[in-house]
Amino acid sequence: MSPRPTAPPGLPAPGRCLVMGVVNVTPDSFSDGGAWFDSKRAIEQGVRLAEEGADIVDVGGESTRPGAQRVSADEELRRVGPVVRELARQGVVVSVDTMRAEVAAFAVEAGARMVNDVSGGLTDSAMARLVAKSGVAYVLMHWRGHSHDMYRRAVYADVTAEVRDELRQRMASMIDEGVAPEQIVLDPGLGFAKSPERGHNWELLAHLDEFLGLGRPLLVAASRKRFIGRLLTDPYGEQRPFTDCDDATVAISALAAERGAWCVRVHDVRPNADAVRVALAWGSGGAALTDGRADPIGRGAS
Ligand code: PMM
Repeated sequence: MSPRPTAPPGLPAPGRCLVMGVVNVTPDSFSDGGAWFDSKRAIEQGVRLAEEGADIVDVGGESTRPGAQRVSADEELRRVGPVVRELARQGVVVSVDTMRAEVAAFAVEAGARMVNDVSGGLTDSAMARLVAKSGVAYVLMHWRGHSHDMYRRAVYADVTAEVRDELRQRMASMIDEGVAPEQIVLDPGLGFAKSPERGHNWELLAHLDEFLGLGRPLLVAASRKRFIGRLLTDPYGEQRPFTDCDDATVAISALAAERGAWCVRVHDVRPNADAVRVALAWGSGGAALTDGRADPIGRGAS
C-alpha cells in the first residue's frame, strides 16, 4: 500500500479514518430529501451528528440527486449560510458542499474548514483561486457533468483507469492555478456518472489503492447511494429503498477504512463511527489503541 499522505490543513487527524456526517439543507436531496431544509433543524442535526461522532459535518444547499436541476447562488447561500456560521460558532468542524466559489468564499469566511466540490473545480472557474487564497482543505471529486444528464456520461472502457487519470488531470490543473497539493482530498465520485447497472461503483471500491496511488487522502461517499439499493434487490426484483441501506453503508465504511480511506461521508453517523474504530483496531492488531481504547481519554474528536 502507498504511504499515508499528509493530512489536509485545519482538520482533525486522530490517526484513523474520519467520519463526515451529511446535512443537506435542501427540499429534494436523494438521501434525506427535505428533512433538514429548515435552518434551525439543520443546525440541530449538525450538532447531533457531531455528538454522535462525526469528525466533520458537511453542509450542502444544492441537491445533486440524479436528474436534479440547479438552484441559484442566492438561494444556495440563503440555505447554507446560517447553518455553516452557527455550527462553526459551536465548534463543529464544518465543510461546505458547493460547486460555487461565491458560496465557498462565504462559508469559509463563516468558519468552514473545507470546501467539498463535487464538480472538482469544473463548474466554477473561480473555485481554484478561492481555494488557493483561503488555504482550506478541498475535496476534488471525479465528475463528468451536472446531475440532469450524468448517466449519459457513464461510459467507460476501464472505469478505474479513466477515473484515476481524470482525477490526476484535475488535480494538476488545480495545482497549476495555485492550490497546494496538501490542500487536496480526492474522491472517486461514487454514483456520479457511474452506472449502478454496470457495476462501476463496486469496481472503483475494489481499486481504492489506484486512487491512493495519486498521493492524496481519499474520501469515500457511498452512503445511501442507488448502487447499494440495487445490490440488495429482493428476490421479487424490488430494489432496497435508500433509507434502508445504512447497514450496508456501515460495511462499506469498515472496508474502506481498512483499505486506507481518509474519510467516509455518511448520513447515519454513529454506526459508521463505530466501524472506523473497528477498522483501526483490526488493521493495527490493537497496536493503534490506548489501553484497548480507540479514543484516548481527554482527547476529543477534534
Ligand atoms: N455525494 C453527494 C453529495 N456530495 N460529496 C462528495 N465529496 N462525494 C460524494 O459522492 C457526494 C458529495 C450526493 O449524496 P447526498 O444526497 O447524500 O448528499
